[in-house]
Amino acid sequence: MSNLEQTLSIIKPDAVERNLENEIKEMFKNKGFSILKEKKIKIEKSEAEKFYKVHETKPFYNDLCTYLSSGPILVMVIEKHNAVLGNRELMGATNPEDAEEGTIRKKYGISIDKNSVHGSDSIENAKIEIDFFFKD
Ligand code: IDP
Ligand code: MG
Repeated sequence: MSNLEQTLSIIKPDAVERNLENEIKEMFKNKGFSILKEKKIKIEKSEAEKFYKVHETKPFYNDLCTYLSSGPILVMVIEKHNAVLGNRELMGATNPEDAEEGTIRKKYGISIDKNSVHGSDSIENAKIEIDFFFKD
């Protein structure tokens, strides 16, 4: 089908630290996502700054980059029809307090900064973010 999409998902340090990788991967699989690629890495703060450059003017930018580089993360390319939107729906709202039942952030998110997962917000950014982590 023509709208088969790939998007980037990251299981963030707070969730890796709590050993939630398998539970979260199951949530993706149960929603029909295929996990095409995955790697567990720890990134440097400078890499986090590049990855989150779009947020560089935000007051939380420094803490966000410190946090994403604070421990191991699981980076995945996931695929499904309308994957970008589907992933955003499955993740839930940025602030877990606002996230709906059945979403990853409702289930596992601790706070707005420790919200367990990242997901690309557009098809264009999905391509950029997949390249960022998986360009060989
Ligand atoms: P998203 O992850 O739902 O796409 P964005 O607005 O792109 O949310 O923000 C990127 C990340 O920055 C969020 O996942 C969250 O961890 C963090 N963040 C966003 N807004 C705030 C805030 O107001 N305070 C602290 N951290 C924030
Ligand atoms: Mg975002």
